[in-house]
Amino acid sequence: MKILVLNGPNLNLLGLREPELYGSRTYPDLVEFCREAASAAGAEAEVRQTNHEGVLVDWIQQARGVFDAIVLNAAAYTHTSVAILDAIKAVRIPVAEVHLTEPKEREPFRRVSYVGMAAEAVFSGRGFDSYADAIRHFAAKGA
Ligand code: CA2
Repeated sequence: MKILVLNGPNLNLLGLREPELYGSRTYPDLVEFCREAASAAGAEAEVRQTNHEGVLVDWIQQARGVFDAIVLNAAAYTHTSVAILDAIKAVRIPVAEVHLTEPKEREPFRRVSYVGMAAEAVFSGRGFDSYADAIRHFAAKGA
């Protein structure tokens, strides 16, 4: 099973800023963590990051026929992007929403999730393990 792991804006700064919120491990650490979690679950993960909303839309569209599932941390776009919501609905690949933190326990504007309106599952508040939970979710059900 091939799983596409997509990361949105500023997640490339992991470990370099705000470690009290997002931890001290870096984005390259996250890439390695996801690859190993997928491998341990008998799957394969391709991990990408972009700061651009349209690039996330492109990657979601292009996943059709190539990937079996998408693990998506759209970061701030989670809370704003109807374009990403529409792309998830259009592509018809199962999507899991993931977050390092628990957005619902933070500022009120993080309580809305457009991604969550189309995602089949949400894994949040467990740091890197939120990604492993999502990867295992798809591996266990065969996407
Ligand atoms: O908890 C998460 O994973 C979030 O998706 C992170 C987003 C935030 O907007 C969401 O509400 C919840 C922010 C990502 C910013 O990443 C940084 C990493 C290191 C330093 C600064 C920002």
